[in-house]
Order: sequence, then structure tokens, then C-alpha cells
Amino acid sequence: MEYDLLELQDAMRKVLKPKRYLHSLGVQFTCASLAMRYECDIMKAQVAGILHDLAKYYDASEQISRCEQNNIPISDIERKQPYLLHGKLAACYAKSEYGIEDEEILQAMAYHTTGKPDMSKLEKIVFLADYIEPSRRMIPGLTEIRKLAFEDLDLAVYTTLKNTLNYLKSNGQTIDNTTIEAYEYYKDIVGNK
Ligand code: DGI
Ligand code: FE
Ligand code: FE
Repeated sequence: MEYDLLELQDAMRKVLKPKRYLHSLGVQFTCASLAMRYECDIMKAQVAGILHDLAKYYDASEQISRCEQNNIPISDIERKQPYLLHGKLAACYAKSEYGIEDEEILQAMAYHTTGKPDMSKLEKIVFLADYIEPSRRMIPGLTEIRKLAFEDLDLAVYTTLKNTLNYLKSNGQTIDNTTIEAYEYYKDIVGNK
């Protein structure tokens, strides 16, 4: 399958706000770098990276209604935190609007916010690239994770999940089961290394 990255970038420049577009370019290039480091498909990683937030701008009620229209199941927690759906919706539109058929790319987009247990290399790369891309606002631990991402993929995923959970807990936010399951899974993997 051939992908036209310039065309996808053009499309994203039109649907995203400038800062979100810059973030998406950052994720695309960071995905490419991680794919080089971990011998993953560089093109697939870039496609998932540039498109991953394409559904970010629907408001809460639209996230829900668009998922319903497309038969995307909505958990109770997603119903309370509808922005958690933007990855799944992005995967859905990547297929229907942008002709992306590759299931690996679509899955990596779908789970970029929560992560999940036993991710593929591509899924881990997109999950991490979203967190560490160059334009990401500085947060505690980011410098270390940026370095770690190029040293140990699973440890970097684990550390990112741990940071995210701590952040969400300190803000009293509802946590998705998938995020917790992902954390538990990678905690085990890292502990057994
Ligand atoms: O879309 P982006 O801003 O680029 O990044 P993202 O899709 O990873 O979304 C970032 C936010 O998602 C971040 O503030 C952490 C949050 N998040 C991750 N897992 C959960 C979560 N928020 C809630 N409420 N529950 C979760 O389980
Ligand atoms: Fe996102
Ligand atoms: Fe993002």
C-alpha cells in the first residue's frame, strides 16, 4: 500500500488548529524516529502519527453521537469522558475518509490515548510518540521518558502509563479500565525483565 504523506498532512492542516497540527507533525516524525530505532514499518508509523488526533475537535456530545452513528461501542467511562473516544473515532474516519485500510495503523490510532495490554510495536510507538513529541508542553519526567523511549520501549511505555495515572489521580479524574489494564500489564513485563 502506498501512502501520500503530503496529502495527509494537507488534510490535517485543514481540519486541525495550528498547534494541534504542529503536534501531529511532531508525532509523525517522532513515530518515524522510533520506527527506525525499533525496526518497525516507518511509513505505517508516520501515517498513524499524522492522523491520530484527527477527531480531537468534536465536542463531547459529538464524540458520542459520531461513535453511535458508526457502531463504535461506548463504555460507561467513555460516556462520562467522551474525549477518550477521539482515538477510536480517528481510526474509523481514517478508514472511511482517508482510505486507510491497514488494521495495524487503525489499531495504533484507536488506542493512542489509553494504551492497552500487549500492544504491537506500532501501537507502542504511536502511544509514546504522542507523549514525547517535540512540541509537547513540558511535564515532570518528560525529559527522562524522551531518552528512555529510545533505549527501552516497554520501560518507556510503563513509565508513561505510570505518570499519566498519577496525573489523572492527582486531578481526581475518572480512569479508563484500559489505561489501568495497560499499566498493570507493563508493570509485570518490566518487573520480569
Ligand atoms: O490528544 P492528545 O492531547 O495529543 O493526547 P491523548 O490522546 O493521549 O490525550 C491526553 C489526555 O488523555 C491526557 O491528559 C491523559 C488523558 N488520559 C489517558 N488515559 C486516561 C485519560 N483521561 C482519563 N480521564 N482517563 C483515562 O483513563
Ligand atoms: Fe489524542
Ligand atoms: Fe495527540
